[in-house]
Amino acid sequence: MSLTKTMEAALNKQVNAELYSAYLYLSMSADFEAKNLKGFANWMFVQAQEEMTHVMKIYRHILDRGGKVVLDKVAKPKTTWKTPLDAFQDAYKHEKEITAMINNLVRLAKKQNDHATESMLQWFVDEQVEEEANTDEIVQKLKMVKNSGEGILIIDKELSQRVFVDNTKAAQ
Ligand code: OFO
Repeated sequence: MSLTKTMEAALNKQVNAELYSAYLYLSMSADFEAKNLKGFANWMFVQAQEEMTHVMKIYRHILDRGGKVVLDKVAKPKTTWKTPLDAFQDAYKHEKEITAMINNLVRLAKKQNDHATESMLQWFVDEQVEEEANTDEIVQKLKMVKNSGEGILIIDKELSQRVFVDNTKAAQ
């Protein structure tokens, strides 16, 4: 069964949202680099790389189901954040919006009896739990240190450890 036009359009919209996610986190990474917060920059750079794997997972699904990928323009992200806490609060808020989008897609797939898309989206449902938890955990730590220079540097060091893993592959 091929994708319906409605499902195809909705998935293309999600491709755009995931591209925006990558763009947003890359913008945060660039801002952290500019402020010499290399660990924060690394974490966001890895996050942007992960987002590109989300793009490609949906991209591939559209093609594999006989649909057409149509790329749209990607919105301009903010380019600077006052503090690391501001950036991570924005990231957490953004992830909650993405979760809502994924949940809407699942509802649509169910309504259309599109089991293959529903199954593909299940990976995103699980991933969003991680995405929200990871960003919120850093928000909570940043709140704890209350923008103290020492606290920020400790967290910066911790975030420098993050390495990119393509977990869309591991789940297949
Ligand atoms: Fe951040 O999970 Fe995709 O968008």
